[in-house]
Amino acid sequence: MAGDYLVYGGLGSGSVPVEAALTLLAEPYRVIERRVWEDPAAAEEMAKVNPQRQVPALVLPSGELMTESAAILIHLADSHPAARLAPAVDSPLRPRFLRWMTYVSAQIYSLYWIRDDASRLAADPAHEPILLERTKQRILDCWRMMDAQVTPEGRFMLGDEVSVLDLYLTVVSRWGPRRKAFYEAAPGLTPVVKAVDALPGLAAFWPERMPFFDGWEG
Ligand SMILES: N[C@@H](CCC(=O)N[C@@H](CS)C(=O)NCC(=O)O)C(=O)O
Repeated sequence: MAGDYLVYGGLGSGSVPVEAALTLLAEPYRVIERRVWEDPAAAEEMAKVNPQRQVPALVLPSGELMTESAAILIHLADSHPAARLAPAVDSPLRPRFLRWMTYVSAQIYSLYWIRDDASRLAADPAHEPILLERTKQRILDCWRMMDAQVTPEGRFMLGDEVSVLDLYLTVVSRWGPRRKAFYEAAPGLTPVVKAVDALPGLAAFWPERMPFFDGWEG
């Protein structure tokens, strides 16, 4: 039976760009809060929905479950073409869109599996700070490489209209090592994330789901 969208997510997590997209689309949705990265009971609950024990997970109105933030964002944009949250399949900007959506997901977001719990890969607790430092440097290198290879087409990455790529970039660039380090690594991308921070359509959303607390930029 058709229903609203249902987001399994968490404050400040990878569900935030998904929730932001649904907000811009004015689609009704509910959030089930599962702070899996810091709460073992929430991770156990989440395993019943997504065996990866990760958020975001999105139940579509059709009942179909989606995981993987980049795929979810692309699907939401593609299934609402009038909202223009992604270039159309035949747009010359589509390859660039797909390239950087996948880059943010695969090259950068995936490193947080280590950063959220370095004991997953550290053979010894003494190695954990080394893993945290090396993944931090890798994230900054990835932002530098992105900045060197893509220039925003306008106010946002792909022109003067916001896309789900901008939402994704904006949220992931707020995670550790946080924004000040991002601004330094990616000066060309900085105006884009600042424009998304200030987007009127998300003015009420940010304080609820990813607040700009004192010192949020790092
Ligand atoms: N590839 C996944 C990664 C999702 C992910 O790592 N989510 C984090 C929260 S931001 C999480 O659930 N971490 C808990 C864990 O990996 O155990 C995606 O893009 O959706």
